[in-house]
Amino acid sequence: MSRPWESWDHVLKVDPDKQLYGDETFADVCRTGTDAIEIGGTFDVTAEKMERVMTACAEHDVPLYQEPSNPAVVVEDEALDGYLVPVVLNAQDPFWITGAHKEWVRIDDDVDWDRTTTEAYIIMNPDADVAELTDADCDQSPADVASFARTAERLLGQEIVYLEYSGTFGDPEVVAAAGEATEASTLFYGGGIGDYDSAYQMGQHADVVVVGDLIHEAGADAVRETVEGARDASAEAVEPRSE
Ligand code: 1GP
Repeated sequence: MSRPWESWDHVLKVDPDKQLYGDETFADVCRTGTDAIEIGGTFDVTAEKMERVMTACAEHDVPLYQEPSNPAVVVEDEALDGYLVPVVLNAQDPFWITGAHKEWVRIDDDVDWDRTTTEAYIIMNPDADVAELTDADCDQSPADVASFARTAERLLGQEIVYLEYSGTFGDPEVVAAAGEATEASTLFYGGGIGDYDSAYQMGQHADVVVVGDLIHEAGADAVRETVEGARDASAEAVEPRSE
């Protein structure tokens, strides 16, 4: 499988359980300039809600990925560019490390392996829904996070390492440590990105800035600013971070 995320700066994550902002449509959502849309949420996501968003976004020219939160919500759809499946490295409930994945493979004998990639999550906001769900141990120092990131890349061969602060702006020192620890893996950062500056700041350490709630709470124009911040940080890097 090719690795399109290696050229991304920005991902927009749409939660199928949340409303769009004001009277915005999925056409607005798809015109933010983001490199890809990930469809996924933690609680109250159903296959029907996933499909509704997928069908609406598929009419527009933007790469589309599903991020399934459990085996029951995986939707097979030719409109998808692929599946990005979380593996939570610091989950204390092993169901979220390999258990859910094993169940998926058990009930689905037709997994689209060529379009399926894992994301090695390190969850850092203890108040996030996903931290609650997975019983994540978020008490991690920058050195711990760097070690998780290196474990993901070197031992587990993960193409994507995802530093997840969902709902809150993270510690740049931690993001920098993860950035320095990874070479071949693409580092995603997500959490609390709300404007150009916050996207620019995290984009200096991470390869890809993920924006979620902003699309639901402030709309497409606000997300467009974060795309610009992430792009500028990437363009202004003196040399590619992975070299
Ligand atoms: C959530 O990392 C994403 O999975 C983005 O987080 O909703 O805080 O932007 P926010």
